[in-house]
Amino acid sequence: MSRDTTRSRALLKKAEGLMPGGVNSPVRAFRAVGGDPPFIARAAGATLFDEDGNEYVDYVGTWGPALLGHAHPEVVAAVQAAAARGLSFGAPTAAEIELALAIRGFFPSIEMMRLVSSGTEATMSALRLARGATGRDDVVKFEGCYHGHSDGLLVKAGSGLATFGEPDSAGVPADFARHTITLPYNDAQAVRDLFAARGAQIAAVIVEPVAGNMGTVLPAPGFLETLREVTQAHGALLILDEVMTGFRVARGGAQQLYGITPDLTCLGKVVGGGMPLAVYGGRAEIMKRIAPLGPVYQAGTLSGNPVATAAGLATLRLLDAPGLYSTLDATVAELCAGLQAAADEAGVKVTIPRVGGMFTVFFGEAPVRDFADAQRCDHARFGRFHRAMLDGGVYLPPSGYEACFVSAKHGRDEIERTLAAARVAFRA
Ligand code: KE4
Repeated sequence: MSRDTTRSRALLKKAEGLMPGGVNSPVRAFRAVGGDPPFIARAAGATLFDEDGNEYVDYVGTWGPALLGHAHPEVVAAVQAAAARGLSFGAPTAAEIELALAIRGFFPSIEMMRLVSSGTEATMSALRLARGATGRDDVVKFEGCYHGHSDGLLVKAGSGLATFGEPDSAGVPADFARHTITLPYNDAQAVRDLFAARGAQIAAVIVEPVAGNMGTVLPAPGFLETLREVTQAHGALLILDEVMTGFRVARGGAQQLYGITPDLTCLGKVVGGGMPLAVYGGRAEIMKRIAPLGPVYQAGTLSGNPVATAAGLATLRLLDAPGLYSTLDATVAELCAGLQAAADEAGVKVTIPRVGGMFTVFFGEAPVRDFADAQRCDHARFGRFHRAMLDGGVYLPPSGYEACFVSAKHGRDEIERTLAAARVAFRA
């Protein structure tokens, strides 16, 4: 299908003179897959509409938030009503109490919390709190996991993996990175060895309980349990970064799905329904270290603002619609089975891990257990697949290291259109 991209290309030219890459977040520039990004004019349900009048079945879902589908009438109405009462007060409101109660209903481990404006802010604050609460400086993350762009988390493995981290981005002083230790995801033995050697210096382990930023990678049996056990044994905190998995892989996130109780949890994306809202929280005795009660400082002009809070509250209230999660599971299962069949028919080797409402098409046949496995997949081929799917009216995340997100509005028609495009794209 030859898509008209005239307006989007003209807009990109203008945007590139104003914002780096013409975008406000790097992945949106399509550099990993080639071609130019469509400029989106509006979205509704499972569909995106671009400035040239093209329509796409959307699997980015604004990177996770659009679990209910875009522009859900009840969420839009709640936002409009809240906005008409004032956009932000910088003062406490009753709605923040209602949202916090609703969040605790989904995540009982979050006894006390703070509402913030982005996932980056949530994980940055959670790590500062862990360091403040334990008096220790070192934190552990896993290769291929992304927790936002705060300095200490933009770190790749140092040589020999379990040594000090090295900056992953220009502008991060080596000193900021060296307290971040990086290990291979799913390597429980490496975690045990690290804690045996230096457990007393470790403030926290932060992990994506289902990884979504190296593509979708499931926790190996026993991996999360090991993290829980060794952090407990050494007085370190376990932080589950559920910014992506929260409300996405199950109603109560990965901690419900895998039965893990963390010390702290970070939420984002779905919790704000598409508005700037994220959360960090957990055991009350830890959260009480946060100002104004305790010595760990964290603040924000727009934290918990009424409009984002209204969007979040309306969203969470709709998540308990009967059958929402079972239908989502069934849709993703049918879609992934169809994609696998289309690839098999075309003789293309793919592996398609999925959990709840998220999945990834990796080009390769070996199972993907960690970042090294993900890197061994054929990302050039993913780029060609992405472009062919876009021409076929299907909007996939523009990187093989991302997850696809399905919404409650992806139905029979969306599945059929996606599989029809995939049959052509796999043959391309
Ligand atoms: P934000 O600061 O982008 O709201 O959240 C950071 C973050 C934290 N933790 C996890 C597990 C995340 O996936 C993210 C953000 N995810 C990316 C998508 N891979 C956001 C998209 C983007 O960077 O443009």
